[in-house]
Amino acid sequence: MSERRAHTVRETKETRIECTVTVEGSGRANIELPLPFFRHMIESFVKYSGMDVELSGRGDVEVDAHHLVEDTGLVLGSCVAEALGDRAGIARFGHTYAPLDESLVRCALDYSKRPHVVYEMAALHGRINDFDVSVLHEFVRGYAQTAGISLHLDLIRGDNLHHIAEAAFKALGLATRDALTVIGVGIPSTKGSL
Ligand SMILES: [Mn+2]
Repeated sequence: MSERRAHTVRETKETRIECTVTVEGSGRANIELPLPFFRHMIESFVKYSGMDVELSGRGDVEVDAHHLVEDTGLVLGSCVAEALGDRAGIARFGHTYAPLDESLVRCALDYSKRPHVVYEMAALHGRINDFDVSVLHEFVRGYAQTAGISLHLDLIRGDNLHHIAEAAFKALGLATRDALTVIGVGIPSTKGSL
């Protein structure tokens, strides 16, 4: 199989994001974003996904983090989708529980090209420094939409906002790593295409 790799640039009046994804990587993240806690979350996701990701993004964060966070999800997801091509041979499904001290998050997903998100993370609400962690939902929605995944992310328990968020991004990474592993040759669908 040729290397699964893609490069994406997206520019709007609100944000400019450039991204390179290599699926067969070692979890190496080179991330430039003007939102330090969000950058920390993307680095966690990349680390446990096993992909190599270079991403640099800027945007109108003086208005709100929302645009840059959502668009980062859209760009990273579309770059992953392009790198995956026809998705031949991939496991498709992935699931994991990620604990981080008192917090526990479950992630189950399917890289099916059928975007759907169930996000049961109600306690992930509040601020870390001046970053509103509830906006992380926008990253997840954007990523799922363009990567083409059905995703269920459930907070089982947790108190500390940093722990809850980080457990969620680790879980998303670990489940992604399993789903993108090549285990066969054909298109992994009974209908013959994804
Ligand atoms: Mn941390």
